[in-house]
Amino acid sequence: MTHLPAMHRLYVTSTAPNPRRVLAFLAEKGVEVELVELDMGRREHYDPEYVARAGAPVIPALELENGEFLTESVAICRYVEALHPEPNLMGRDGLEAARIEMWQRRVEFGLLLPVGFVFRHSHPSMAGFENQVPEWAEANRPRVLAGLEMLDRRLSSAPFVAGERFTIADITAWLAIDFMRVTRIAPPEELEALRRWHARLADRPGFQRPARPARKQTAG
Ligand SMILES: N[C@@H](CCC(=O)N[C@@H](CS)C(=O)NCC(=O)O)C(=O)O
Repeated sequence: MTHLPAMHRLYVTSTAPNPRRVLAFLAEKGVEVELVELDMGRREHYDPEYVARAGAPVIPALELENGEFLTESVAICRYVEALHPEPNLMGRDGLEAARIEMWQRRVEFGLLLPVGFVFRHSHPSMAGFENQVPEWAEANRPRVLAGLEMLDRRLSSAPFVAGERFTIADITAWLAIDFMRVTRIAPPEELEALRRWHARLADRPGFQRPARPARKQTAG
């Protein structure tokens, strides 16, 4: 069997939504990895050495013991699942994996991205990261609501986003909703199935907001 290199370090900003997805995935697996906290506000992810190693000024990034870096939250999660198959969060057979990926993508494109666009194109703290287009922020507000309605319809007929059990699609959806607080959009009260599902999952360890950033570690 091919030897899979172990995880070495995970680079995060532990309050940002994409790193939180990976941190929640690890928490569900009960797996710990050394964390390197990068301060996005201070543009630490633009450090030339980091960009050269990670391949892009982006977080999260997973450094493997062989020096290779993986970025893209779902790619990182797929690798974590390969190393730590249980509890399974990405599908046990081809059909289930496809169904989970379908929901995962629907939630990413239908909710997480629109929430991100509203935030990045309207919030003063993002002015240094985006050529802000306020109209684009406004155009995405109704798309956030449409994403929430899609989820509410789904959760009216299934206990979890991808079906009968908790998966990565729930992680993306739950954290996208948590991230909405920065846009001051609240899920409408009448989306009851969504509200019940959100409350039911609120105690999961991976969904607790970090009290303070993980301890700073020196890379290298
Ligand atoms: N598609 C990537 C998106 C990663 C991403 O956008 N991360 C944000 C933080 S949540 C980031 O690195 N932002 C840096 C910047 O905007 O300069 C993933 O799924 O990991």
